[in-house]
Amino acid sequence: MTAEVLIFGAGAVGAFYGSLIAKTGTPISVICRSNYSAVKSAGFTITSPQYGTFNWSPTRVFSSADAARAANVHWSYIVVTTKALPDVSDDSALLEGLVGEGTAVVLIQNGIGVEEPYYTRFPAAYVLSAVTIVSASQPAHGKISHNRWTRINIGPYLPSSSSPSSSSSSSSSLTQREKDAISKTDEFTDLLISGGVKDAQAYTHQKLQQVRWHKLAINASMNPSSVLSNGSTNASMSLDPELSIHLKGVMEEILHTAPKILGAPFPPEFATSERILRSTQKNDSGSRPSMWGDWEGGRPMELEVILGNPIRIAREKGYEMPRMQTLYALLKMAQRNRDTARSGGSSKL
Ligand SMILES: NC(=O)c1ccc[n+]([C@@H]2O[C@H](COP(=O)([O-])OP(=O)(O)OC[C@H]3O[C@@H](n4cnc5c(N)ncnc54)[C@H](OP(=O)(O)O)[C@@H]3O)[C@@H](O)[C@H]2O)c1
Ligand SMILES: *[C@@H]1O[C@H](CO)[C@@H](O)[C@H](O)[C@H]1NC(C)=O
Ligand SMILES: *[C@@H]1O[C@H](CO)[C@@H](O)[C@H](O)[C@H]1NC(C)=O
Ligand SMILES: *[C@@H]1O[C@H](CO)[C@@H](O)[C@H](O)[C@H]1NC(C)=O
Ligand SMILES: *[C@@H]1O[C@H](CO)[C@@H](O)[C@H](O)[C@H]1NC(C)=O
Ligand SMILES: CC(=O)N[C@H]1CO[C@H](CO)[C@@H](O)[C@@H]1O
Repeated sequence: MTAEVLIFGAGAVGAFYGSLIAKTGTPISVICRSNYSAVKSAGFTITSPQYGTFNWSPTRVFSSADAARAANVHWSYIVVTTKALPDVSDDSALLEGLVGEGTAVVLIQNGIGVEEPYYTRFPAAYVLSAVTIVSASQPAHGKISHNRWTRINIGPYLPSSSSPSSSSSSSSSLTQREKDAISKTDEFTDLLISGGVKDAQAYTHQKLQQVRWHKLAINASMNPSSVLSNGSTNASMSLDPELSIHLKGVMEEILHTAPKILGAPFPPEFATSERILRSTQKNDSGSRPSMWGDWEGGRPMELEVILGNPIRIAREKGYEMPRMQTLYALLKMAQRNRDTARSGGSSKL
């Protein structure tokens, strides 16, 4: 049986990976929103230094989850590539009726705690958690610009597994369901590799969560600090004597707390805060974190998955991350003030 894949939120990341999996001949359908009419009539055009310029017309283009439900397809994979904004909407609710028996929900999103709403809502489905370092954007309707990097790591989300760190090769203590989740992870990874994503790699639950927290050290330090310093570039922040101390402080806070939460030290090959800082200092490309773009564009920032959830998860275990807490409190209020000013001063918050 051919896998049917549905991409929910076909923006930069969703359309990029969807267009590559499509090269395997697998039918790929998409749910769009603001860019629906452009994609419906002309598909996507992807430009990439690695894959060249090509057009991709998805098998089906839906304007909403309701429209997708009406099509009555059994989806093998539903790939979620919306921005993770749990304070704005619970996107898992929109997938009711689309997630069937044995469907794997693949979350390609940033941040911490993105899996839980799907895992809780769909006990009969599999949840796969993916982290990517791709750099992609959608400068115009249906036009996807891939800038660099493709790497994506995927792991089964098995928070209550008796042996979360075991790999597929030493899986004797796993339940059948957990083994199936691991097979689904391997299958999806193979689809990506067959589509040309050579550095797609399957990880265990434990290692994938380690990757999420490690990546958080970069996002949670650079992104909020750029917004609060009015759009500083990564390089300028990491070269400033005081700001670089601050960035390192935030990274250290996360890199020290995460191993206590996850119950294992980071693998030795994961970069230290010094190494991250040094490579940022050398990279004077003038680039800014995407959170700055969201702030400037008046869009909601991924504050909860980058700051709020990690703070709360740590706090439940008895750990405080005070630098993170300060960034969170300040940015949340800044966002509220921005939105209140825009809506004419009558915020209900
Ligand atoms: N871009 C990157 O280079 C990059 C790299 C690493 C990780 N990430 C992460 O990947 C995730 C996706 O980022 P992205 O850059 O691809 O964002 P994006 O370009 O904004 O794509 C998200 C898409 O989802 C659509 N959408 C949101 N809610 C929807 C709904 N209810 N129904 C239908 N469509 C909906 C949006 O439509 P609208 O246009 O209407 O909003 C948009 O097209 C984020 O968690 C991000 O942090 C991105
Ligand atoms: C700047 O930092 C953000 C991390 O939040 C990242 O998304 C972006 O790729 C970085 N740019 C460079 C050139 O390192
Ligand atoms: C932030 O920077 C912009 C230029 O990028 C400038 O126009 C604006 O006045 C600055 N805002 C503050 C509060 O400094
Ligand atoms: C710095 O930028 C160069 C070229 O844009 C890229 O190859 C390199 O991976 C970047 N390094 C980091 C740490 O962002
Ligand atoms: C987080 O950082 C990565 C690079 O490390 C970048 O690709 C991603 O877009 C960043 N996320 C946000 C929300 O800025
Ligand atoms: C999510 C996304 O990238 N939407 C884009 C749709 O197209 C308009 C302009 O054509 C862009 O401004 C949006 O950013």
